[in-house]
Amino acid sequence: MPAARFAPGAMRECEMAQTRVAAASVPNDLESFWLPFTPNRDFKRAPRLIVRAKDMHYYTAGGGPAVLDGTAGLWCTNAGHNRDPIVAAIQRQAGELDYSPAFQFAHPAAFELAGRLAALAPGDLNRVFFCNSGSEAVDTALKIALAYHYVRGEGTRTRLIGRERGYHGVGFGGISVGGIVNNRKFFGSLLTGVDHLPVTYSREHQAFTKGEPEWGAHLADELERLVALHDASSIAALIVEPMAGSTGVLPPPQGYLQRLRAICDRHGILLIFDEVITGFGRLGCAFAADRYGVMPDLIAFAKGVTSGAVPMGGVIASDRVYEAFMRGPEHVIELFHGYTYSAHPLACAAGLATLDLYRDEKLFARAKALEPRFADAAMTLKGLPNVLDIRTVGLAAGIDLASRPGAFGLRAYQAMERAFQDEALMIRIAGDTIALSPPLIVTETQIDQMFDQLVRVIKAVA
Ligand code: PXG
Repeated sequence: MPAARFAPGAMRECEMAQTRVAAASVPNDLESFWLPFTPNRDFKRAPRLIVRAKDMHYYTAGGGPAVLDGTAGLWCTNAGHNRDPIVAAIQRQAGELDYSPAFQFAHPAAFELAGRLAALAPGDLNRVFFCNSGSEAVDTALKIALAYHYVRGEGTRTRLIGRERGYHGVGFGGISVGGIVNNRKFFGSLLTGVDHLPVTYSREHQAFTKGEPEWGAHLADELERLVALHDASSIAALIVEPMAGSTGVLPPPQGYLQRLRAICDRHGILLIFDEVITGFGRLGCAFAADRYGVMPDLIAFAKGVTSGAVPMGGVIASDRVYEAFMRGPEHVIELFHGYTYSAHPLACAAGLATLDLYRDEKLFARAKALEPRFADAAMTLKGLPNVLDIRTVGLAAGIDLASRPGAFGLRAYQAMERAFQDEALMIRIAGDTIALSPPLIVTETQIDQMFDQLVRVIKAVA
């Protein structure tokens, strides 16, 4: 009954709710949130809480120094944080159209963003399917590839090929074609009919190389071996990251991607580039496909499309792939796939504002221009204790550290803690590899600063 709303107990509830809002930036109960890809118990003992960000910096709950973002969040805030035009676009869109269904209905910004992405992507990659993350983008690309062959009467092409040390997100499709044991071993039998090419990295042949190593193009020929083993008529698609990002920045050997393309063409295999990390300027071009002059049939994208401000992912398909579906009765759905939040209005608004920023500030060209400076700065770490290799490409660097005896991953984990606590620098780690991938707005001074800070960090964990 209405009077109960004013009962003392109810008032206390209300006051407590207000207190909760006021204290929202400093939670006192960390138990409920199960953090992803994080050692939860250790984190909750000494949490790293971020409450605000602007441009190249994060700000922490404790009011300490601004933290330099050496990683563009998780490789996503390519235009920098909380950029005014992106914030304004999201706010405008939220006030106008919060949501509209993407099945059987659509809103204008979805078409506008798809058109902008088609114009940005090379060649005839003109058809954009939207989803909400890189994992969904990968699974969407794999499903499009399988269905493409099916609708063309080649339904025997069901095998998918990935690569060792590939990261393609955490959906069942992505972990099946992915090549990271910890992402696979806990999760049962995964997809059947999947093979993997060998990893292209060999420390022996390429340690301390800037850019694409000379050694390794021949590893593409392993695809011919798989074709000989299974027959091309059973293989649907090959998926690779042009540059493997999350397993430690592994640039492709010179000529390797071109060779993969040629073998795929020879055997009618679709080539999927997972550009979730390499898209939107990380390698100094809109897409890695541009940098390497290799046209895939499908590009999976996410992250940088909205500079991380709203979740979004998608697949850009060639006209040929799209057209293959556009047959049969016109009232019948051509591809039985999609998500409630495909082409979400807030994501589309953020995407459009982000693409404007990339264009107006020429951020992809900026990344290209900064690449030599970034590579030189990264190589200054050579010779420090435990540094086994350094790789650079575009605005990305991977630094391998020697593992502590019997404790794989501990040294880099300690480096991440030290960087954050002692240097106010955010770095990313994978095993005992440190990865740096700053927003593309990073300055030369900030590049020098982050590697100077890393020198101290690496010495501290020696
Ligand atoms: N493909 C690639 C190439 C990726 O790098 C995904 C797919 C999956 O995206 P979502 O949006 O589902 O996470 C990714 C994600 C790291 C790191 O530190 C890398 C990613 C995500 C989080 C951390 O290297 N990549």
